[in-house]
Amino acid sequence: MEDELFPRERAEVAPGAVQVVDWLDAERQRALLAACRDWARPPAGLRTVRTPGGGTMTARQVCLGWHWYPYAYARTVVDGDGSPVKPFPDWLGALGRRAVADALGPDAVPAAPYDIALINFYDGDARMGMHRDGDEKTDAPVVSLSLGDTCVFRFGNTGTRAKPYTDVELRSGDLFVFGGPSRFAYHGVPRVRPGTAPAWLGLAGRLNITLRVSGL
Ligand SMILES: O=C(O)CCC(=O)C(=O)O
Repeated sequence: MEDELFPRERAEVAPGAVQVVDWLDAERQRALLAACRDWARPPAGLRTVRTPGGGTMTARQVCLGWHWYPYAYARTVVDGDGSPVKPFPDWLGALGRRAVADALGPDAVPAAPYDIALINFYDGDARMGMHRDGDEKTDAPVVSLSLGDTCVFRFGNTGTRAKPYTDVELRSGDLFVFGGPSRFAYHGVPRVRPGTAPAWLGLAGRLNITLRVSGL
């Protein structure tokens, strides 16, 4: 929205957790969306994630580089069609490193390359409960890119799923990076606002791309 009274600004939500608004321009968003559409196709495409307790995640997911399933990584879709996970492209790793440099500064860019992308698709009333990203073997910052509908992103603390937490609005093109003392903070998506994606993008729903370093 360009007609807001107060322009949105970059924000440090917690130490080491930074939102950079409008980080992706329209051209980059369109290119990422086209790539996500390709990655979402089978084999090893978009799938519903089943949790050990018998539940299902409402956001559907596709992985690159390493396949995440609750709660480990594999090279094949062990909880789906069994196919090899799609490769993690170099250009996406370069984007991740640039994101960390812009959000946290050049010293925060990890020595090891980004090698995992988890791409979450939210439609209908999909959401994501509070959790920590703890299956990687490094503490390299997590990079999160948003496309499509606006969501409420809840960023909490490292000790508990409960308060204190901060709710921020992530819109299409926003970047959120969390590293350092916030790397293992609980976070989640309690709400997506349907119909808020920019019309020029051509996406109904929300995509989130998180980039991580596996250390595997
Ligand atoms: O969709 C988001 O913004 C958050 C995704 C997330 O927390 C995750 O993939 O672990």
